[in-house]
Amino acid sequence: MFRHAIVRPPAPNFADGLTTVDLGRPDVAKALAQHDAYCRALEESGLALTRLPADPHFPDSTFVEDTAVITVRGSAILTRPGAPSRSGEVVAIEEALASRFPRLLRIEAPGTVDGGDIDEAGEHFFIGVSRRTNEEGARQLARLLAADGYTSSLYDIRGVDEILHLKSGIAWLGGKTVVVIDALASHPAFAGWDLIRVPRGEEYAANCILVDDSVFFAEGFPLLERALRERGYRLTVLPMSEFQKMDGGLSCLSLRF
Ligand code: CIR
Repeated sequence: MFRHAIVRPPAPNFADGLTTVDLGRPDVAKALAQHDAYCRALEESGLALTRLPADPHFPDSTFVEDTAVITVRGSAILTRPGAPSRSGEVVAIEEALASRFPRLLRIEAPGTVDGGDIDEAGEHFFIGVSRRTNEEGARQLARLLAADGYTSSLYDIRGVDEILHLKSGIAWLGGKTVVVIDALASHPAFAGWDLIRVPRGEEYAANCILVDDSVFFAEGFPLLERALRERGYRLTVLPMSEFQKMDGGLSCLSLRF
């Protein structure tokens, strides 16, 4: 059960952030409204929010997930984001986490890790090695997690062009169930897991998040939405179009613990 989340609204220059997709510039006013709806949904799920102020020094700073990994067992690990323009985002997150997690751990140079590559799945972590998370960072993280009793598997996604982060293509939905895009489904790391395959054309919706008894799910992806409902999941459907334009998904917009 999550109790808290850290969020940060998009800054006025949000549209100047990094992106690999060609969906046009985001409308910042609309992004703010979508962010508000996301925050309301977290609060309606019973989470208390820490709202950091928007920071125009870092146009991507609304994607707070990339700056830390927080485990259900109570460890908090500050990352070293792989994009140089984002490395300074960690300072504000460290301040926000310090009082709650007196023993903050951190990824050290030359390791880099983006939280978007890290998928907690019960006792196990899937760790993506990507354009942002390097092998050194992935190994450091795996060691820190092992000290907490977690197993982990590394998944090199550098050959999978259509996704930025591992969690752009997978999501853990509790138990042994993982939502996965076709391009990632055949990896040996998923042996023994119950995979929900994302219908072609709906890959963006793979980035959904389990918040207590509800799955936060992006609006506009009816096939995967129906498949999840048929499996009995309760969905909270949220508009995400402006974040999608900047390569961001539902998981990226909060640090949940
Ligand atoms: C970036 O390229 O870093 C941002 N525009 C998007 C980050 C999305 N974060 C995530 O998937 N965890």
